[in-house]
Amino acid sequence: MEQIPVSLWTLVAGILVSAISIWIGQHHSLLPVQASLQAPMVDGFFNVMFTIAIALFLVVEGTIVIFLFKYRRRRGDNTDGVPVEGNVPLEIFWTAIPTVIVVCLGIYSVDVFNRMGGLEPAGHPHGGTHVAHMSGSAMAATLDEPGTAKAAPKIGIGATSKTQDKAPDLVVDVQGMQYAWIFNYPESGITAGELHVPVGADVQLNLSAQDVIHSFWVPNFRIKQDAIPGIATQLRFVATKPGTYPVVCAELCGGYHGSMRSEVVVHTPEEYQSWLAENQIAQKQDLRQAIAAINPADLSTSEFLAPHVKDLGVNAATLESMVKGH
Ligand SMILES: [Cu+2]
Repeated sequence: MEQIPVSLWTLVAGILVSAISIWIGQHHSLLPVQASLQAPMVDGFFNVMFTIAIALFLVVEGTIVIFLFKYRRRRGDNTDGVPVEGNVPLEIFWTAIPTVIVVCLGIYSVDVFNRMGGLEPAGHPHGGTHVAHMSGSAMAATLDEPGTAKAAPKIGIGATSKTQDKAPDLVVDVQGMQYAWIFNYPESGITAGELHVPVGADVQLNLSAQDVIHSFWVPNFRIKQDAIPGIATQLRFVATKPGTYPVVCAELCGGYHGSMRSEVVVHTPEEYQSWLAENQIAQKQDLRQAIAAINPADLSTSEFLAPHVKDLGVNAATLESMVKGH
């Protein structure tokens, strides 16, 4: 042990820590299934950050454990420890390394955000330059009625450099309200409580909010955007995997925020066409009013909880006794 120089031990430890960190960074299962074109980019970034975090954890915790053993108090040793005043090169070293890491991660994250469509290219038909050419009435409509904004919004995830000259395949207006998401398909006139999209289609969501700030989050797509009263925002994505994925409101928006959930159903193109056909026929009743009529804010606590009681495995009698017990 005495013969092996410290630098060699450090080298071996560095190789081990790197190998373990890279392996865990690539093989963890912390993230849900990827279902959009953007998802692999976000996950690539997450995996790099997670790899660095694992390496830091191993180095810091490993050093603590090694030092606990190596420099432990020996039997009969009652002398003071070595007085350490500081070490300038060491301090420069451990300031410089995190600085470089953070700057690199910052550049990488902006690049990912840009490739996702977060920094919509200038001069794009939906971009800011277009707004200046709009007629006064259209401008007024945008300002007065965010829910029915005619101009495409530009805050959020929009066109990328590849899609900037191309109109989206499908546009859906999404309105957040306490405590539901309403999906409006302006082309077909369909209103729905879940989002239905065909796989592989370039989808544009125009987000608005009726009352307070909500946040439209689809974990499987790795995209999230606030829906803000009075300010139009957007999300543009391509779903890559048919299936049903959760839509979560990610902004605390009131008492029943936790129940503000919906689903996005990614169909095969054929399934999507039949969903479209079915709903265009069935859409005589105004769903918006139907949903407003069962707005949870207007329900009593037990009325609101009734559908959830079944999921909890509690029967009505138990619930009743629990309520009375208080
Ligand atoms: Cu909400």
